[in-house]
Amino acid sequence: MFQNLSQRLTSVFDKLRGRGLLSEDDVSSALREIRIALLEADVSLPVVKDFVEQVRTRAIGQEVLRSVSPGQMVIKIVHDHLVDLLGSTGVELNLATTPPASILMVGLQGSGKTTTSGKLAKHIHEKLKKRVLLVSLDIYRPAAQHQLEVLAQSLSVESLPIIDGEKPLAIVARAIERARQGSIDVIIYDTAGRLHIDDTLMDEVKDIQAATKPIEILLVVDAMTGQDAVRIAQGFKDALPITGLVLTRIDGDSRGGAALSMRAVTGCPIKFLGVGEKSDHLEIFHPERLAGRILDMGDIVSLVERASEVVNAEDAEKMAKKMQKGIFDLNDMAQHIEQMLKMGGISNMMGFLPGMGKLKDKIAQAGMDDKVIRRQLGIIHSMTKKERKNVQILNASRRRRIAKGAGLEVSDVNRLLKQHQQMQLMMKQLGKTGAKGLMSGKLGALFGN
Ligand SMILES: Nc1nc2c(ncn2[C@@H]2O[C@H](COP(=O)(O)OP(=O)(O)OP(=O)(O)O)[C@@H](O)[C@H]2O)c(=O)[nH]1
Ligand SMILES: [Mg+2]
Repeated sequence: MFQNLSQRLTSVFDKLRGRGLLSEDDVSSALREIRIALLEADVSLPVVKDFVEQVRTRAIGQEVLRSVSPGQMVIKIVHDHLVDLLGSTGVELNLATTPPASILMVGLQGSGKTTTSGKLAKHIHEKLKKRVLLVSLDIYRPAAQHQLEVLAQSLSVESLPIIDGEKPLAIVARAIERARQGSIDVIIYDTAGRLHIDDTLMDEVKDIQAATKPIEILLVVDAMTGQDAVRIAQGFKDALPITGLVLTRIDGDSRGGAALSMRAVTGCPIKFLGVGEKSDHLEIFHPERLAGRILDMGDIVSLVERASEVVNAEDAEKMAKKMQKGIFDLNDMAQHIEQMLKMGGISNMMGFLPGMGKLKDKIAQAGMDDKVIRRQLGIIHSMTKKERKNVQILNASRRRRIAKGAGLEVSDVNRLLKQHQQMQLMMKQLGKTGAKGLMSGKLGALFGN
């Protein structure tokens, strides 16, 4: 399912994936391709426009400033918006009422109502352990009632005996009477296929609704019809209080447009997906899982989630404020180093800071690796609180003590203090002018020995 869309998006992302640095142009061209991919998937135009704009706003905003690469961040943003588009959290089948709970199945001819009624009966019977009665109200298509009866038998679910020539409302009355005799938790009413513009048949289904008082009115639509499915759903929703959607033939839908636009356009939650003809080819709809399937980028999504847990946004902001004021003591330096290590080391972290690409090479040249910064952390940890706040008090004897505590030489301590001084200067500069100021500064000296 959704192979075309999935392939298109995956190839856009593959281009972004490994990149340490993204320019605004890169993001724009990725978004252009995402836009085309969505349109080709037959997602409705307003939905596509909205989607791309929202992703752009977030991708350019501060949220990109985390420990992962910008490419990874964009993938995560697209993923999250896809989940939102699909309805963020799944909405479950609602059966919370005094039994029997009635479910009314409606939709166009051939959309899959009868098949889905059977699948749903099986699901409710086997998974939810409730007793189900299947009732066909399709008196128009020859053998329609018989079709449901045979289906019910194959599932070992009870169905209401057929009386030839009986009208839908009379059948409903009989079904309710049967339930009243006891031991029926859920009644599923399968109805005849109809067009939402067929006034006579729409009036009939409204009468059925009044008689059955359903807790769920499920609209069954064929996902393969793409935008038509969305228009049809909207039409039905205008006439009936639809509580949920079932998208059928997802198994044959390589585009995915209906699934993606449905929620945004109609406001109705998708509750189930029909993924085949067999009675167990029914899936409870989970926005997260579907988005994951479409994007096939689960690794990156979880990486970004982990990273945002590590770096508390508030801490980062505090640090930025301090930097602006030019305050950067050894505690700050230690915190900085710890964060860097948590986020996967210095090179990883530099990758995500805009404008830091060139700096990365300089750092490599200077032999600035994680082992070195771990050693620096050791030195800072050997200092007292007071020393970390006031570097000035670090006289020769204190430096000797600190070196001994960290298992290093005094010259190592001196080097760290020099680096701190340079960093402090740099932070001041960075606070004032951003990365540009840094780039014009003395980069080599920054981490150099
Ligand atoms: N591949 C696939 N086929 C499905 C799915 N759901 C239903 N079908 C098939 O679609 C055809 C029509 O299904 P029905 O359940 O009879 O449709 P209906 O809405 O009850 O049709 P009417 O009663 O004539 O309005 C059957 O051949 C089903 O096997 C699905 O999720 N995937
Ligand atoms: Mg039918």
